[in-house]
Amino acid sequence: MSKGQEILDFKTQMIAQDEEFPTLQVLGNDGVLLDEELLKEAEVTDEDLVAIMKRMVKQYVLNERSVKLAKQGRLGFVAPTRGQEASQSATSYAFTEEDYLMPGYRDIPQMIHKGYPIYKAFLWSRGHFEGNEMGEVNTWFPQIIIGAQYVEAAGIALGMKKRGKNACAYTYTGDGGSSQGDTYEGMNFAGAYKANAVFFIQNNGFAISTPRKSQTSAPHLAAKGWGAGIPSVVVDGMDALACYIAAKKAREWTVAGNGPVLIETLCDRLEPHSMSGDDPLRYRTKEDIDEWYQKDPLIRMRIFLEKKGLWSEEIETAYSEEVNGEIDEAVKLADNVAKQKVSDFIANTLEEPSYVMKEQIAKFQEEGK
Ligand SMILES: Cc1ncc(C[n+]2csc(CCOP(=O)(O)OP(=O)(O)O)c2C)c(N)n1
Ligand SMILES: [Mg+2]
Repeated sequence: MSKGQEILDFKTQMIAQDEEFPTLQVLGNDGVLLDEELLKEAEVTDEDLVAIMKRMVKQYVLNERSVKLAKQGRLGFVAPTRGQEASQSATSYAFTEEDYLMPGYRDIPQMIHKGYPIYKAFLWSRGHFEGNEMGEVNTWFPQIIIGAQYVEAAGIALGMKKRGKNACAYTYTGDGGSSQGDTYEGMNFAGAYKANAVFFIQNNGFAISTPRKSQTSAPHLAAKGWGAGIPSVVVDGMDALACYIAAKKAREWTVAGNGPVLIETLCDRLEPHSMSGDDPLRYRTKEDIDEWYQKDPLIRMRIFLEKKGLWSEEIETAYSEEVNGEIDEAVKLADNVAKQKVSDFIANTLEEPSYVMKEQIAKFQEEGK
């Protein structure tokens, strides 16, 4: 075959696209270590392993409680995170306080790990403006416009680069979000300026009820990063060690001035899209969900850590109780915050309310609303 024939051999190119992105796995489905060399090279300490597990357990408990509170009508918007503990909590452990998080609506756990108070997350869920007040914590509030956080992250990442900061912006979108123009623009911009950014696509297979296959013909969502000229990898998103190590290496790479990295995490949202009426069994089978449970990130990490003598049922129970106590306090705190009035809502929509808004605020205040 001539060089020209090779270039025009579309069929071979399709196969190459498929094979170009092998999945990084460090911990097998059965909790057995598959890549000891990588774990050593990445300098993951026992302390790190326990801290990652704790983050995942915290996410698990927070999800359990948030789902219950939503069912009781005590929260507003809640997007369950069961199944995504490695993709969210384990990756987040690779970042420092100075790094800036740009989360999507499902990424509350990463915000909490960063120091955003749980009661504020509850207020955010209720649509209360105080839930958007981050204080000193380097996180933006969760983005609802899917993919938009990629553009925002690119801007922050460029600012960090220009100021010579030893920090990066990191952001999460979903497989659905990766079909949005904003994700391409954000990656392209950050890539062009070699800005300090780590982009995550959490590929949980569905954008609400739309399966990933209907969203794009790309065999790997990570390939979208290549279009922007940035290193891009696929990791087993149910494998806490793969998720953490990929994120750690990506951070090192970008903070060293090499430009952004894209990480696609293959994971599953084991529960409904949100607690606002979604029924997953209308668009996927129980067998499919059961299969994903076999890859449960918590079980894999638990087995691995127990074998190393770093974790036990007692430790997990005690830690879960501690988190539950923290959540009890957060519920009380959130319930004691004065209810948002219509006038508060309008006053907090723009930094400087317009003339008409000022009139509306005054009118509602007069009516005590
Ligand atoms: C720009 C935009 N279009 C549509 C929606 C409605 N919407 C909300 S969530 C969602 C699915 C997103 O799926 P994915 O990015 O895979 O994230 P996941 O919910 O699976 O975490 C859609 C289409 C939106 N929020 N923003
Ligand atoms: Mg999705």
